[in-house]
This record gives sequence, C-alpha cells and structure tokens, in this order.
Amino acid sequence: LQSATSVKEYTLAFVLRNNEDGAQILLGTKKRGFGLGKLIGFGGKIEPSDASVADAAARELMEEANIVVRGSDMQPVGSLVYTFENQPQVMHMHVFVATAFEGEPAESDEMRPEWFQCDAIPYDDMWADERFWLPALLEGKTVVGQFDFAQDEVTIVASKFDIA
Ligand code: 6OG
Repeated sequence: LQSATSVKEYTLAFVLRNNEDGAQILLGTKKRGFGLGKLIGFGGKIEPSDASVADAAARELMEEANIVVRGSDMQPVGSLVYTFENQPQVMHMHVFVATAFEGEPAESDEMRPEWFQCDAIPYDDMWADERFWLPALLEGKTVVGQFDFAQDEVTIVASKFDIA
C-alpha cells in the first residue's frame, strides 16, 4: 500500500429513507470538479470553521443537496483512506449515514440529487470502491480501510478493508 506524505480530510454522507417503494438512498451526480460525472454520496473537504466532522458532513449536505441533517443525526459508519498513484497527498474520508433529515433534495451547482432503490444501486456509475463496502453499510455495518487507485482514477491497484 502507498503511504502518505500529507493527508486531506473529507466527509461523505449517505441519506436513507423508507417509502412505499422500499428503502431508498440519496445519491448525486457530480456536476463539476473531482469525480465529474460520477454518482456519489454528498461530501467534501472539512473546513477549519467546521465545529466537528459530523457538522462538516451536515454542511456539505446543505450546500450540495439543500437538505438539513443535524450533526447529532450523522451516524459515523466508516473511515477510508485513498491514495492515487504518483500522488503524495492522500484522502481520508469520514463516512456517515443519516436517516433523519428535513427538506426536499434539490439540485445545486455541484450535484444533481436523486433517490435510488437500495437494492438497485448503479455501482458502475460510482467510484470503484463503493461496491465493496456500501452494501455492508446499508445492512448497518461499518467499514475501515484503504484503497489505492491508479492514475486513471478507475483501477484499484491495492486495497485492504474491514467490515464489522
Ligand atoms: P470535493 O472534492 O468535491 O469532494 N470521494 C470518493 N468517494 C469514494 N467512494 N471513492 C473515492 O475514491 C472518492 N474520492 C472522493 C469524497 C469529493 C467527494 O467525493 C468523495 C467527497 O465526498 C477515490 O469537495
């Protein structure tokens, strides 16, 4: 596994709901920047002004999907490190699940939100690591691990993760 010379902290939050169609997950198509065109959860860099990691996750959900989740309703469910070949900076992503929220998801400059059935998540449209751990999170489990990506941002060169 590739090692770090500097680490940037990120959040990633998945909002879940139950309706007459069954369990659903809120995902968004990334409209700009890193991961353009990919379907992902909502999140971004933790800012010095964020009071906590959970608050950072809540802020990103507000900015990107226009929904309100209280920091205390952000359930920490994962800690994942990403490296990219020939890139000394690594990402540390704090993963959350929220089942309580207020508001209707709405499109932002950065993301186009959409509800998906939890049993029909289009993993082919997501970062390649998600298929390995998101199903476990939907069963109430947690994940800790590392994924090393090639420069193409598609190929996973090495990985090590624990689901509990
Ligand atoms: P901004 O740079 O737009 O935040 N993210 C990843 N998520 C997964 N599952 N796999 C990856 O593989 C990822 N790389 C980044 C973290 C980017 C958002 O995308 C997530 C952030 O929530 C490398 O601010």
